[in-house]
Amino acid sequence: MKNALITGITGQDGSYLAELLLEKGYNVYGIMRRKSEVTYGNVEHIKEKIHFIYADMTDPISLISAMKISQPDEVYNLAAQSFVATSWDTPLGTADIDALGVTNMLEAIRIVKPEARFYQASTSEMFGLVQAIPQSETTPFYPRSPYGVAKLYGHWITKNYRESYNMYACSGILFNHESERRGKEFVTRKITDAVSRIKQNVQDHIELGNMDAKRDWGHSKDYVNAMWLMLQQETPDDYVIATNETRTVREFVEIAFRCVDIEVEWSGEGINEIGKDKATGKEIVKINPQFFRPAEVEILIGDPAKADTNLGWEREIPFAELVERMVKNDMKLVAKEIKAANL
Ligand code: NAP
Ligand code: F7E
Repeated sequence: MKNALITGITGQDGSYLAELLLEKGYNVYGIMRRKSEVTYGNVEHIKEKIHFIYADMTDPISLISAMKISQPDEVYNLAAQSFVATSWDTPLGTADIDALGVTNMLEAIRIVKPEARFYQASTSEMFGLVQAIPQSETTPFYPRSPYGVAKLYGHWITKNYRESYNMYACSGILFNHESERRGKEFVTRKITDAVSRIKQNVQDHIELGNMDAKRDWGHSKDYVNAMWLMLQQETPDDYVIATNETRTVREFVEIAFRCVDIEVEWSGEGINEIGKDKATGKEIVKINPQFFRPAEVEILIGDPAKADTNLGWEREIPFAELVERMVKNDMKLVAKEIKAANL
């Protein structure tokens, strides 16, 4: 039986990865941060099956302890301040966790168990102002946010430890992946939650920022499988994981509303753009410049050919199903909330 240590286990990807590794028979250890109230986030439903260790990416001693306790064969470093917009508000905190935190984890591995295999959660945000379309492992990086810059450090230090110490260390350059467990500030979940509230008459409209931004969106469940595959190879390497499809935020809005039989009709331009319910004429989508970013990543579309060839990785959940799953789940959650409030 293998041991795995997951940082960021309470997050979206951490939870799907923990489920996958438990299914495969791993002993799963997860790093938790101390909070004023003990909560297990997205692993609440499997908390009895996980060995939790209190640690923090910014506290190297706690990571050394986590390594000693868990004696892992595989370490998945998913912990991060992962919300791009907030990285302008907390640039140093983001760097401490997303950049130096990676070195803290790599050093802990080197000190306690250098033969442990390491996965680093790199990101398509490193491509930022894209230098090629689609983006692959050989596309030059040009990050556009403190988050992207910090993650680029994490990416290179992982490669550097692989080359310096011959460690089995890989980076997955993952494009946007979403799910029913996505945090509600990210645009996809913000939309599917709002669609569900608007449909059930507990919200009038949704306010969004850049509707023209294009993203390559997949489902988290497919992407954690790629993380595992990367650590099962003969030699460590870095891989782009993506769907090779891209859509605007506006298209995501249209498709999500269509899941609840609402057709959106657009009028106006820029900050004056408005989306109306075609059947009722009600204004259901508005632009709020508060959600624009100081620098934007306009388009992302990844080429996962290397992962397909070397890992045999393919995404199983198509885009339309991703949106439908998220809307269905939020429809249920909102209905539950309404019922509870009426009791
Ligand atoms: P997420 O839902 O925001 O989860 C982040 C996790 O990191 C949470 O468990 C959080 O714990 C933990 N964390 C934050 N700061 C920490 C610290 N100082 N010490 C220890 N743990 C800390 O993110 P996700 O979507 O699952 O993404 C997983 C990883 O993949 C992240 O590194 C992200 O940057 C990267 N990534 C994500 C995507 C995507 O589209 N989802 C794409 C590419 C790369 P709390 O519960 O205590 O907050
Ligand atoms: O924004 C635009 C926004 O916050 C997507 C993280 O997981 O993926 C994620 O980063 C796009 C951007 O994700 C709103 O300007 C418009 O262009 O959902 P997001 P992200 O920034 O792409 C990468 C790969 C990661 O690594 C990150 O950790 O949507 N947008 N209006 C909006 N975005 C938000 N959040 N809210 C809006 O109202």
